[in-house]
Amino acid sequence: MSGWADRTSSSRAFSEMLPTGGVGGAASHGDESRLEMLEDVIEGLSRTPKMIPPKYFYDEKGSRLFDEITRLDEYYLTRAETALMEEHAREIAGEIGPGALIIEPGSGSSAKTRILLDALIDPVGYVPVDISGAYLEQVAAGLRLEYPAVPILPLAADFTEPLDALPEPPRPPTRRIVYFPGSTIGNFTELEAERLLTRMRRMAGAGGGVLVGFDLLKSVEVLLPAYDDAAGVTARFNLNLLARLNAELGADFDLCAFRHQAPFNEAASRMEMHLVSVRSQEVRVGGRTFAFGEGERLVTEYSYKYAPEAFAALAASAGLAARRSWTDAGGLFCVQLLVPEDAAGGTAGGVPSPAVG
Ligand code: AVJ
Repeated sequence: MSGWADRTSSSRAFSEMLPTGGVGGAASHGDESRLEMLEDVIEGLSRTPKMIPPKYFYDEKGSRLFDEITRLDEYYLTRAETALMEEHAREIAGEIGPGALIIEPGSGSSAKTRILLDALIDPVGYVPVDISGAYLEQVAAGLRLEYPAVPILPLAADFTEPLDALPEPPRPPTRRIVYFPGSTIGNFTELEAERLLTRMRRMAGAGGGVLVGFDLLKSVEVLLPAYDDAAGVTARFNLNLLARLNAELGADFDLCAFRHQAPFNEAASRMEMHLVSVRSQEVRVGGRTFAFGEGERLVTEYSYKYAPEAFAALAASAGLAARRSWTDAGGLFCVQLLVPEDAAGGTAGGVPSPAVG
């Protein structure tokens, strides 16, 4: 797909299609994001195959369902990354060095960040960036109590869009580290990921770094159940997207007429989440009608799986070199510290970069 971050048309054009009177006189932030969502959804449903960006999974119910997913036996990702961080935090912190500013796009509950903050030497601040301003403030308040010595500088923003200026920490940082855990990078196509990593490289600046967590390529025996659990939580998570579009955009998806399916696309090295139309039907959203054939798929998520070398190659396309690479004891998940390419090789004499893997 050509990139959800590349929208060029104005969201204003869709204001009259909103169910409850549109933007009216005083457009709140909520109206603004609803317009953007409507525009994204109409654009996505106009494609072949039809798609909805996965960032819209995470309304309140969706966030709760995702939390539930992370506790499922089948869903290894969160447990593996947490174990990895606990096992290697000291080494990661040592590699980052003292006096760093940590910036986390899409911070959510900042769960893994706490492991990092516990191990870091004298960080000058933590900038959680999240689309949900209210939730962000709540998490920031908790972090201030837990880490009284670390300035917590929240930024309410959608990290898939260009960010305004970052908050300034009280002390100048020795370096900026962009922390992007949780295999969120896996939601992006390689071209989108390259662009996002490029922006993170610029955010980190010269002498900075990008610490990114991604899921490792593994057998379908492990992958398939992780995205289609026996209790059906992932299916509910997937279908909740349609419930959200009905509630917030006045769409009329029949939730009984779509079925969750999560195949592994081997050629693209990614898990995919689909909602399959069980019959031919029409769906209305924003004054438009979209026809689904029987068996037609709505793609709701890509979740890319990388070998360590493959991810390092992707990072290289964004001008980043893998300085260090860590995996959990189970070999399921990987965290890499990426640095701007010119800073990677050490001395001018050409000391080779450490092996990745
Ligand atoms: C939050 C993007 C890492 O891709 O595994 C969980 C989301 N989708 N179950 C993932 C998800 C289905 C998850 N990420």
